[in-house]
Amino acid sequence: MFVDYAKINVKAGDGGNGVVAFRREKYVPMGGPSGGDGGRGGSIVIKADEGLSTLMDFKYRRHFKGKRGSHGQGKNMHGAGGEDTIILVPPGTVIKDDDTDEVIADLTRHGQQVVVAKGGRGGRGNARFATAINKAPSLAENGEPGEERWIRLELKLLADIGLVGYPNAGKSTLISKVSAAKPKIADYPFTTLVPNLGVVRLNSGESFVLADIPGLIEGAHEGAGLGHRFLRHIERTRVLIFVLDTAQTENRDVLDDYHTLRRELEKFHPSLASKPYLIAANKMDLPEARNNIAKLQEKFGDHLMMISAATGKGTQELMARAYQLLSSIPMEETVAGDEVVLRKFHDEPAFVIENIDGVFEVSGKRIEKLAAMTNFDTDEGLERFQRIINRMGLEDALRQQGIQAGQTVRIKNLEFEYSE
Ligand SMILES: Nc1nc2c(ncn2[C@@H]2O[C@H](COP(=O)(O)OP(=O)(O)OP(=O)(O)O)[C@@H](O)[C@H]2O)c(=O)[nH]1
Ligand SMILES: [Mg+2]
Repeated sequence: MFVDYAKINVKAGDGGNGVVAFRREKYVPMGGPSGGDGGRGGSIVIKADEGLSTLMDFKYRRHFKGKRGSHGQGKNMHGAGGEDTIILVPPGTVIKDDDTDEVIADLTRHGQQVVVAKGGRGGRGNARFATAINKAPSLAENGEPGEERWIRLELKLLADIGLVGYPNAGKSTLISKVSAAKPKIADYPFTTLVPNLGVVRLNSGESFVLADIPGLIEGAHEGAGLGHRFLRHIERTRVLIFVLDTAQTENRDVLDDYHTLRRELEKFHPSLASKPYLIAANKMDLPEARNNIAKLQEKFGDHLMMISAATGKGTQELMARAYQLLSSIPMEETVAGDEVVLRKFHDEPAFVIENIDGVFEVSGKRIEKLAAMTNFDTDEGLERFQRIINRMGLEDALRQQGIQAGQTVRIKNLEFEYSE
C-alpha cells in the first residue's frame, strides 16, 4: 500500500521532578539540602531512513509519547534522562506543524533528523535553591512538561524526471519499457492509482529515477480525477516529459491536451510549469498518429520526440535526451546540513488574560509551564511562583483589567483568590 500522508501527535517525555532531601550525618542534627534534580524527558526525533518508501506505518499508529525523566533522589542523586524516541520516515518526507502549517523540516537524505518535540528539563532539587540566607530550602521544582503538538507528514517522492499526461496516454507503458517497473497497464482511464518509480539505466552507464503518476484531466488542480493528490510528487523532479496520445484514440485534439496539462500544472504550482521539458508524441505505431505530426513539429520543434511506448521505438533516444537535459540543470540543494534541518520557534507572550464572567483566565505556554513545574505543597514553592509571575507582570496586567480583591484567577487547573 502506498501512503503519502499522515497526521500524528507527538508528546515528548516530561522531565523528572526534583526532590527535597537533607543530609543525615552522624553528629550533625540537621544536614544541608541534598535533593537531586530530575532527569530530562526524552525528545521525539524524526529521522529519514532509506529502508522505507511509504508512510504506511502511520495508518495504524498516530500517537507517539516520549519517555519521562526519572525523579531526583536524596544524597544529591540526579534522575536519569529519558531516552529519545526515534520515528523513522522515508527520505522525501516534509514535516509540517499542523496548527501553523509551518515547515518544520524537509528530510531528503538518509540519516537526516529533526527534533519535533523537545523533552522537558528535569526539575531542580532543593540542593540548588540553597542561598546564604536560606540554607535549608524545602523548595524543589517539578519536571518541565515535554512539548506536544500535531504534525503532518507529507511524502514527496524523490524522482529526477516525471511523466505527465492524460489518462491512457501511455505513461505506464513507457516506464515499463525503459525501467524494471511493472505498473498495471490497461486501456481505460485511471489505471494507475498511485505513483510508480523506475530506475532508468542508459547504455552509457548513467541512471536516473523516473516517476509515473496517475493521469491528469481538466480540473486536476482542484481535485478532479486523481491528479491533484499526486501532483506534489513531481514537485521535486527537475525535468518533465509530457506524454501525448498522438493517435488521439479518444478523439480529443492533441494540442488541446497539451494546453490543458500545462494549465493544470500552472494552477497547482507555477514552479511545475516552468520546469524544463520534452514532448513525447506517443502511439506513433498507429496510422492515425501521422495526421498530428505536422502541427506538433511546428509547435514544439526541438522539444519533440516521437515514440511508440508499445513497441519501444524511440524510447531509448527519449531517455538519453531527457538525461542530457537533466544533467544540464544544476542540482538544487533543498537542505544544507546532515543533522537537524530546520526548526522554528515563535516568540510568544508570557501570558494572555481573558475575563470570563468575572473569572480571570490566564493562559500561555510560559506561565502554564511555570505552573506545571511548581510544587504547590510547600509554602516556598507557592512564594517562588508568585515572585516569578509578578516579575512577568501578571499582577499589573490583572489590575489593568480591573480585578478586585476576592475575585478568582485561574491558570490551567489552578485557582487563586486575588488579594491586594
Ligand atoms: N498502439 C499503442 N498503444 C499504446 C501505446 N502506449 C500505450 N498504449 C496503450 O494505451 C493504453 C493505456 O496505456 P497506459 O500505459 O496504461 O496509459 P497511462 O498513461 O499510464 O494511463 P493512466 O494510468 O490511466 O493515466 C493501453 O491499452 C496501452 O496498451 C503505444 O505506443 N501504441
Ligand atoms: Mg498508468
